[in-house]
Amino acid sequence: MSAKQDRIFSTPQSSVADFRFDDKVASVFPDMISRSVPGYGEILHTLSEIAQRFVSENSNVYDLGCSLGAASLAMRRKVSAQGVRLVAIDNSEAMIKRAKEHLDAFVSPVEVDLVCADIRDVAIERASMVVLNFTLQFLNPDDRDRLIRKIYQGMLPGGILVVSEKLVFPQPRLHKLLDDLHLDFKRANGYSELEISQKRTALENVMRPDSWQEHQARFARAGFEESTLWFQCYNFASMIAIK
Ligand code: GEK
Repeated sequence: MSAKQDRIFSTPQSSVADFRFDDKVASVFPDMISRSVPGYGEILHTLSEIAQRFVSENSNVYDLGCSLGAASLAMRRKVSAQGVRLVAIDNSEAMIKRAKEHLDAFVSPVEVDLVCADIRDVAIERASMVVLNFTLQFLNPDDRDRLIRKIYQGMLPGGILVVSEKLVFPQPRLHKLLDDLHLDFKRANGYSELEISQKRTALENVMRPDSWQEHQARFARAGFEESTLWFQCYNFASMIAIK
């Protein structure tokens, strides 16, 4: 993966525009996400482990909001079942273009369909595993229930949904502590105060995280009887729900 360093917010901007997954972001994305999201590498590793256990013969696997395809690559590494189709979807053309190069760099018997589309418009069918790795938080909150319900309906019995997200916490002191610890994580990874504050402003209208309680209630409303948090580092978490 590209090692180009993320310096997008390093110089003062007179007015900070809303964050977009454009070419500038796509070109530094691996560096940006690994320096911003605690546990990102561990989550990818565990997606491989889950894929090995859950992806079944003649089923589909979905990576929704795939960016450069890191989750697809992780899942594909451990899929041994025959007749599997992996569908990776993102609505950023810049991301999809680069994702193709990343996926083509590795040989695998599992084919990946890279689709440039809005995940709200794509059909989910015969899915044994569906991944939303830090994508749901970018959807309009009013659309989230519909998407999770559509995923549930398109999943095979025994299939697994993995949703990784930034979380908010209903208790103000806990929320502040976990947010502060995350900011320290970013400082320790070399982000300046200016970069941190300008990125925060850029994301304000674009990324609206939910609490674990909201996620759990949404899984239940969609039909999932079993869901749990399996990973948390500060205010970043990954959840699973089984059909
Ligand atoms: C990873 N999963 O590396 N339809 C399709 N794509 C969307 C939509 C939408 N409605 N909204 C946002 N996206 C990746 C990281 S990044 C997370 C995912 C982050 C896409 C958007 O274009 C971007 O590529 C991705 O979701 C979110 O495992 O940057 O924090």
